[in-house]
Amino acid sequence: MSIWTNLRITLLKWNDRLNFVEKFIIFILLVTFLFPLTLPNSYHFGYVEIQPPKLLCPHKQFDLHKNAYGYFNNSEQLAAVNNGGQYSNHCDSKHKQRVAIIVPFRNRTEHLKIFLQHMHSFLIKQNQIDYQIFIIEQADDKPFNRANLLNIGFQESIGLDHKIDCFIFHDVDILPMNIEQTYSCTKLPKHLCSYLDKFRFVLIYPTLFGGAITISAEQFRQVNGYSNLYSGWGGEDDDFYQRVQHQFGLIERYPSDVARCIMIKHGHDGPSNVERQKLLADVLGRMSIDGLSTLNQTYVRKSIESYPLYTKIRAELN
Ligand code: UDH
Ligand code: NGS
Repeated sequence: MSIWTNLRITLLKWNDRLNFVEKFIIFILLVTFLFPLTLPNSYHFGYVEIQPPKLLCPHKQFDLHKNAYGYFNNSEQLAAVNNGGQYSNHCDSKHKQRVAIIVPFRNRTEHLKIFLQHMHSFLIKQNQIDYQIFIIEQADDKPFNRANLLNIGFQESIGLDHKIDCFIFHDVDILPMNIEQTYSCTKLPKHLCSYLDKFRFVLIYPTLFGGAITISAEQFRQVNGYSNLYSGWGGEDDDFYQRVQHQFGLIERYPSDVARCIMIKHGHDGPSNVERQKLLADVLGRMSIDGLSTLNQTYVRKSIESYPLYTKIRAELN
């Protein structure tokens, strides 16, 4: 008897012996363990790993030096920044993106100084995008609402420059370490800085979408932006992941040796959001009625101020 006939007989015997429930359990186990093997290496649960777009004309004449803390600071490059924190590169590319870097902010002046020097040095060295840095300051004493501020940054920056087509939402305490981590929009919304020194460069969970992300203006509108309802620390990025996953299926990440960042050390500044699990239970139910569509009711713009390395927008939340 051939090996195949033997196998067939064994399978038929098992088929008789097992009841429906046992067969169902075996089927689920096979699908769970065998299906992932059929996917390409780049697919992971919840995200796809992509190679960073090649830098088209990185500045060769600037050297990026790191100080003792690993931060970049090149004063020669900072001189190339226009008032308001805007930089236009001279790279001859048809597909040059116009990017707003939106930073939620309150009472982190020390972080901001380091962030601006590091970020401008890094982005000018990459020389890949036209960009402007917008600091969105919560000008009240209510619990910090990061996601509300990011929505405000989107709306106000587009109001100032309607040609912006790509957004980078970026915490003030996170700094890219590797020049190959290309800061630009790619096909799908993308998580930057997935691998932080704070967590020994391990991705702490596969759907993590906080800290720093890229998304096109059009994609951001399609998911109705962030929720405005997350007051206090935590959960708003997980809510946003669900919106994006619902709309586009997956997010993107760069490989673990590329998407490495430093997080400036600090503790919790404010209260955690005790409502976050309740909110996370119905993200998709609220998606169309909480976000950009309801943003105007949530804040009053107090001022727009231009500084040499950034534009500050102050908003009071309702
Ligand atoms: N932010 C401010 N001011 C605040 C709170 C937050 O500017 O008072 C901004 C800032 O851009 C910051 C971002 O919102 O980078 C995210 O807030 P966070 O840094 O407090 O949150 P993160 O999740 O870190 O990055 C929390 C530190 C938890 C330490 C736990 C120690 N056990
Ligand atoms: C999760 C939070 C996220 C947060 C992530 C990483 O637990 O908002 O930790 O935070 N989600 C909830 O609380 C539901 S970190 O340790 O980097 O500060 O982004």
